[in-house]
Amino acid sequence: MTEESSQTKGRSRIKMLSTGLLTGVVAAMFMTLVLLLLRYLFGTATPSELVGDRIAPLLGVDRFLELLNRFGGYNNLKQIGVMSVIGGQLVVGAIGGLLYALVVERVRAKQRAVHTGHLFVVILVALLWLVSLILLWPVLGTSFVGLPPTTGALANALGLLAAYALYGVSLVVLYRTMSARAASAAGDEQAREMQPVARRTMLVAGVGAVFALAAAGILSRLYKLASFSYDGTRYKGADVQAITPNDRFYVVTKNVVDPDVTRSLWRLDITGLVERSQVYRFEDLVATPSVTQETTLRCISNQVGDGLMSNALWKGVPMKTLIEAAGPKPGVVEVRLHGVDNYTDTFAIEKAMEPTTLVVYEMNGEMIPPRHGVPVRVIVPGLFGEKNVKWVTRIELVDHDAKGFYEQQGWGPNFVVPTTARFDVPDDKQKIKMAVAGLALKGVAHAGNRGVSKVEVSADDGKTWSEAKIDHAQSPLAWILWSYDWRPAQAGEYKLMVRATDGKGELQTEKERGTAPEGATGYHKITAQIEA
Ligand SMILES: Nc1nc2c(c(=O)[nH]1)N[C@H]1C(S)=C(S)[C@@H](COP(=O)(O)O)O[C@H]1N2
Ligand SMILES: [Mo]
Repeated sequence: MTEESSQTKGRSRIKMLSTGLLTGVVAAMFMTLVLLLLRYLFGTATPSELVGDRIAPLLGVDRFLELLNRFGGYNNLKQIGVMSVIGGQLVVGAIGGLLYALVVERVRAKQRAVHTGHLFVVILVALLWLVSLILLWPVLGTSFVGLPPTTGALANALGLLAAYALYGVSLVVLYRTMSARAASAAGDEQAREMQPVARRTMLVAGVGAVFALAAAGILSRLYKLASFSYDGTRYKGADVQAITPNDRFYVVTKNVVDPDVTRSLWRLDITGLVERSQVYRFEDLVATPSVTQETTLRCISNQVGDGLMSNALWKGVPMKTLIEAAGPKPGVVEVRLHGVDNYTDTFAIEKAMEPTTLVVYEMNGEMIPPRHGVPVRVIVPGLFGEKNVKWVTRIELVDHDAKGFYEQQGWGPNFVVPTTARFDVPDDKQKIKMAVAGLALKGVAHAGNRGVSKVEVSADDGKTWSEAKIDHAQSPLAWILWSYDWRPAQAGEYKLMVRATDGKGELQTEKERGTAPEGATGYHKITAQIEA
């Protein structure tokens, strides 16, 4: 081999590899666009969402909280997750393009390039699809328009196949466009074809840019729908009412973009260890005898004194009615609830059979808003918010201790909400003019499903306690509002504390503990500056 020809070979090898890379990236860009379009139009789950849901429960609470800390909160973590997976798609796409180039060029001489190339692409697409299905299997049932899990899984599997297949097809087409030169007759092609090759590269890169722009456009539309703007909404402060207005109710969600369920697609299955599985349409559920019940929800991540807690009137069907209609078999230990977002959570069958555990479709007299679980969610008084599964689509009776999304992460195992009380007025460190008529301290207290029997306030760092007035006590499943007419004797700084006693006469614990793994406890403490 002459030195010159080996140089030419080296150059064409580099050209071939860069062609493979470029076409791979552009084809992957197209695939990303297709995945986002399917998500936007049909509510199928993107790999970004599925990978996040697959990984999150495996993280472990400590790891999870550390990541939240490092990246500045759940919203940032979600965004980083989404972008990393999209980045990953482009990398895998690029590698696919590289391998394709290698395969095609290796067999080109033998005139089998076309067939071998096609075969390679089919195998590549099939492999990527199978690996995706296997890795994402546990979360594949997600459907953001509310299809039941089995149909949802089918829709997602087909969506992925379509996107991957389009990646394969565009890889072949783009690569052929780029390397048409090589197929032309040999000769002084270099001189003749340099121009067209550069132009073709420009063309393919341009197509890639168009795909990228279109994908960015859909991403920004999804971004507007995303939960970033409202996840972590709190309800607290001077204007707290007994019943939280729907649009101010606290929000916690694992999702980047929450489901927006189409009622006619949605079904509720009662399944698992039952004599006869039941399937309810929305109309069927509404036609079942219902109850209305005031119940407060509180997130396990709520710090003492914080506002991840709200109260509403919920209307729906006791879960007991639905389970009895299905006929539970002997040996049932727990119910496992599935949301359309593939969120799962569990509680004991005994809890499910309590008459206050509901499957609800109205919140404060309205359809449940999308972010709070339209069309149907579960209300399970006395247990932390996470057990109150939103967008519920399946109630499964199981014979073992199954673990839900956050429990797998390491929260719990006790999810009974501890008794808590907080100040809404005044704010911590607020400066207050000493008024003649005294100062109204106020706040809320909550003891799960045990009711609140007493609230006490201390203005001397816990040395003495005085009983507050309970202003709203409509339901033992809900918080109460309390107020206390405080008449400080003189100006100065006061250390205020509040504590509640539950309906069983048990005083809330003074012991301070953080949110993980079983929810925060301790007294809410603030200071008030009284100015003469
Ligand atoms: N399907 C589904 N249900 C869910 C969640 C979720 O991410 N998906 N989050 C849970 C958590 S952690 C809490 S605290 C409550 C919050 O309910 P809210 O947003 O209606 O206040 O919903 C629970 N139910
Ligand atoms: Mo929560």
